[in-house]
Amino acid sequence: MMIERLEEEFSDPALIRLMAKIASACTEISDAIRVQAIDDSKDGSGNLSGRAESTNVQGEEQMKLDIYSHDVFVKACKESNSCVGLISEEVEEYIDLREGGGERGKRGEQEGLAPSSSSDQIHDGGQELGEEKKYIVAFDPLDGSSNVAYGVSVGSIFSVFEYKTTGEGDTRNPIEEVLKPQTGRNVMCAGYCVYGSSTDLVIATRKNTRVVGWTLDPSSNTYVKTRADISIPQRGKIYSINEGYEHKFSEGMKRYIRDCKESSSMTARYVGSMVADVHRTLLAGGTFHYPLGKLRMLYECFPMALMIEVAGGLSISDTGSNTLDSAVESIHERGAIHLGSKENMDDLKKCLRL
Ligand code: AHM
Ligand code: MG
Repeated sequence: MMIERLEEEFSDPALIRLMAKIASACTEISDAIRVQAIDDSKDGSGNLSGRAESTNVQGEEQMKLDIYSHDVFVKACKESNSCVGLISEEVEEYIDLREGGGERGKRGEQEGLAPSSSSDQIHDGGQELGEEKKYIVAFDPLDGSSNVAYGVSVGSIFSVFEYKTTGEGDTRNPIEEVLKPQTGRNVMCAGYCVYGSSTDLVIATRKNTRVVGWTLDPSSNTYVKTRADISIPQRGKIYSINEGYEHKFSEGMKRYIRDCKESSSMTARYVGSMVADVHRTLLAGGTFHYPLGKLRMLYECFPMALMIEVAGGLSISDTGSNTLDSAVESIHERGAIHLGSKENMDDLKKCLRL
């Protein structure tokens, strides 16, 4: 697997290695999704799309592909030799890689789904760590997985935090670095991969203040840099929200939806996979909303908020505070999110009386 011109976005070799490994992981997940119906039609261990007969920390049913994708992500992050710890939507506890963590102890009967490691042409693992920087990655390995059975787009989402060690003999739990009093401002880079009509990897770096996109060319197994500097349009024509929950929305939210419907220039789209809905919002403009607080801060809201903000848009909570300013107290904490083009977000704020 190759990812074109990755070094233009990052200077730290440990981070370049990590991003190359995550890109590889996304290729493996993309491949698995595209053949799941074929695997599903066969008997035996190749079946990835069925239910895994287990639930994750949020009590949601896990699909075998969720677990497979989690394993692929963990393996990739471990192999990068760049991470001290991981947070996954699929596992309750923080995964401390310094203690050889990363196995899914509570769900042992599902282990062994991930394939053996694939090789990268760029900065593969296995080198001396020395004084290199270390990172913590929070990820949702397969967001929107209930859509896979119907051939609908899904994705992976991740955020990367730098772990600042205090030196040899450091016994702090790295998670303290990510949580209180930290906020989304400490996400140093974030990204998602959308498995749709194409497989697109999009990464935002705080340092370069740039959002960059690559498209997987399956014929050469290469991520081709297709979008060198993404800006979200100042105004878009699409609002994206699950209106089936309208009876639970605030008066302000209802007002915004009503205004959108009354406007001759607005229309609606809602895939039901956050990655697909945010990807479209980033490229076409408009707004995306999940006001009911289902989405998780560390690996759904923060990364998407960073992407949108770096691209020139805005992401806020229900009370109008910037998503990235929220302090998170537990690793699977949820929050309300509204994000999108600046001018559409101004309309929303007026409706929410913010
Ligand atoms: P998941 O992480 O369990 O897959 O749930 C997250 C998904 C998002 O991708 C999407 O925005 C949302 O759930 C859709 O929820 P709903 O069906 O309630 O609209
Ligand atoms: Mg998920």
